Amino acid sequence: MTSTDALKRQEIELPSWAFGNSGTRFKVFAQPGVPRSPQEKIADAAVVHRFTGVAPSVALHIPWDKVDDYAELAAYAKEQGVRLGAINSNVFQDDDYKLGSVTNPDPRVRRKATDHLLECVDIMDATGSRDLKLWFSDGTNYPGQDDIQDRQDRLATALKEVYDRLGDDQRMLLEYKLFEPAFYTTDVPDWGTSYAHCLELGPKATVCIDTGHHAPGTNIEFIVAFLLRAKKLGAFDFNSRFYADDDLMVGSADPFQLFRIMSEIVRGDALDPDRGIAFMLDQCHNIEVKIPAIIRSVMNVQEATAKALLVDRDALKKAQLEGDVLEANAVVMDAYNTDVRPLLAELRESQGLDPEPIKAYKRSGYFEQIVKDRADGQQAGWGA
Ligand code: LRH
Ligand code: MN
Ligand code: MN
Repeated sequence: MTSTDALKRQEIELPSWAFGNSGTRFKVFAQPGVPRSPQEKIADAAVVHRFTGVAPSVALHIPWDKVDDYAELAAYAKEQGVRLGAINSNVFQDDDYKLGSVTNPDPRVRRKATDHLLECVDIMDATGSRDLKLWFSDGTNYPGQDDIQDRQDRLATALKEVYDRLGDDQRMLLEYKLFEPAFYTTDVPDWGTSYAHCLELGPKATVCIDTGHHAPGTNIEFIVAFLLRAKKLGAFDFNSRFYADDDLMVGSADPFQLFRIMSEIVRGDALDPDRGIAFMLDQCHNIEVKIPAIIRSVMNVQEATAKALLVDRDALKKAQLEGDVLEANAVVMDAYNTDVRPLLAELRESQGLDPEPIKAYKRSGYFEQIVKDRADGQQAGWGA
């Protein structure tokens, strides 16, 4: 497959929650025109797909995107030209979860949390979604607060129950996060913990790498390489960070890191949607306008991918085998330093798209329309 074909086939999944209002613990700055319902989030996601051509699916977060009829929601998405993607569970926004969800010392709370995860699989059955994405805020704040080993046992028990409920074509993605909201221990703090649980569970359980969930300086592309080799990489949650879990636009803080990640993907021949790795965004646009910010993020992933595809693999292998350190590094940097924007503009034109998606979106009048149409009513999103 040529690089152009690979770029044409690339798919990036959008998070429904990125279209709604969000903020920090200090303030949510409300924006005009934000979606008031899951349907309106899907409609906005479909607009991003219309202008970029590479974002055909949208991930839901339950219960933020709760509806009575999920099959109907899937049909609505289809009408809009997209499909429903991963179902994200939410076991972190209830008073019951103060001391944890599936690792809570209270069996009643563990049951409630596990039941929610099972309900998410029911929703996947209705939407036709392949992936259940699990992120647990579970952990402790103080030494002695709870038994770390017991909590691992409780986690394994809940995961196994949910794993056993998965259909033949369904998967579980286990996301890890170094800290926050727990500050002393986190029950799934790193890729190794996630990997070990996934290994124990079986082939339908794989790791989700959220790029914002690591200690500063972590070599994420190493994790990608390791998991790819072990066939345990299931998905990415892409975003950028300067400090902690900043959830900024992917490729904005460290485009070189994004390129290095995508280079490992290309090296592992894992870019094609058929390979089963989901490339999702997990971002919150607190101060920037939502839809153009998501278009920008999609374009940033495309640019990093196009550069990764430009790496001269034969020249790189030759330099590596000859121990030519400088040449090997030069081959990689040549690709990174190439301006791929004209190539991507051409690609878009060849697909009947506008070469400049953000400008085209701004000209389209969609924003003015949603500001008018959605002037009344409550925005949907975090906690909605
Ligand atoms: C956790 C997290 C997780 C999602 C999202 C809303 O920090 O990134 O991936 O569920 O927040
Ligand atoms: Mn995430
Ligand atoms: Mn996060």
